[in-house]
Amino acid sequence: MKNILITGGAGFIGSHVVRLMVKKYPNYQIVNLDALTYAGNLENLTDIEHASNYEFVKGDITDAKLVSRLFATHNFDGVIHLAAESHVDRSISNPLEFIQTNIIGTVNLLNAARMQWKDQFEDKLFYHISTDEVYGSLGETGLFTETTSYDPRSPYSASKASSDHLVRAYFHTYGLPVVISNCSNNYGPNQFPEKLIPLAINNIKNNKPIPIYGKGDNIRDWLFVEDHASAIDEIFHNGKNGETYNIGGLNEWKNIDLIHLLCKIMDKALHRAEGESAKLITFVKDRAGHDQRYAIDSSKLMKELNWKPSLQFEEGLEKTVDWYLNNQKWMSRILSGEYESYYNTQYGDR
Ligand code: NAD
Ligand code: TDX
Repeated sequence: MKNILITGGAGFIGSHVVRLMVKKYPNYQIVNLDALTYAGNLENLTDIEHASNYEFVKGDITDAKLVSRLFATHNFDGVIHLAAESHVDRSISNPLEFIQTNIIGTVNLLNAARMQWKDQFEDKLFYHISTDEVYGSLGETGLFTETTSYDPRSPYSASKASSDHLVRAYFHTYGLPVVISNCSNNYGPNQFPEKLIPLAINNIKNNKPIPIYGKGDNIRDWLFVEDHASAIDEIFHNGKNGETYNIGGLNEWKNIDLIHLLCKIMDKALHRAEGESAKLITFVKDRAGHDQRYAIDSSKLMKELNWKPSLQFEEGLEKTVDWYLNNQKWMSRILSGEYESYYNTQYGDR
């Protein structure tokens, strides 16, 4: 029996982690703490919402009192911390929310864990989920490893880097048992359509321009979200105290090449003539401070914990397209919310 707190479990990656944990470990009690910001969506979890080992708590991690009360009432053994403001473009227009949730929120959780566990750390773990963006931007060659120096360049990545440093500081200063993982770009079902792949799927479906920043030559390393969730499961159970693990798909794509592949898959799925969707590609003003290339070396995780990604990219993209086309209600409820004003502000003047 274990009591596990998962933060941000109503979001994209968090919902896949919650589902995996609730289904795979019926003897664990899983509490999902989520503020339900624009990115949080309980519809991501309808299939497990009535499971007897699952509880949802609506709450904000920037509220220190709420967080410490939750620890006091639930006596957690472990934390998997995913709650965050996660979109780079939003961090450029509104950095402060990123500082509040990603930095202050993380410190509130660290403090609550420390107070609750006192110095009785046996079988306890604070697992912090982070990003490869903390390492900065790569040139044409090389990969980020666990020892690459931090060099964040956006308010988002700077706030995540700061939270990583604080988690390590609690390990060194107070002996809090911690693990950190830094993952590359995720894609898959339930991703909010502000991110490149679901935004493009939605625009192609609706015959709207696909906005490509700059020349489309920036490179990202893409991983299917369920593969990230399986890595998180592995690291949570078998990762070593104080260690960092990089997670990546060995799957680098130039944005423009990825979009051409996606257009091909969409043509087929929508029974359009080949080349039809690609006509929607539109080059727009670049993102400020746009990182050129991310690529992750996950050999430590592969060797030490025997993890590997399960899906080839094209197969993962086809699965993702299928999911979005078969879940139009999920998408239309999002499109009817604050998304429209976000979209118009973000893309209106590009
Ligand atoms: P997301 O934006 O889809 O979900 C974030 C969730 O956190 C939402 O449910 C939201 O309601 C919740 N949340 C936000 N602020 C909160 C607050 N103050 N209190 C409580 N809950 C709050 O994000 P995601 O893409 O699923 O990312 C999850 C985590 O994984 C983040 O920490 C992110 O930095 C990290 N990560 C994401 C990626 C990626 O490609 N998406 C890659 C590597 C790491
Ligand atoms: O409309 C767009 N056009 C475009 O060309 C959008 C939204 C993005 N892009 C580009 C920017 C990036 O080079 O596509 C690439 C991917 O962009 P995003 O989906 O916004 O992801 P990215 O900025 O790379 O960050 C993601 O991966 C790391 C997640 O959002 C982060 O939370 C994660 O930490």
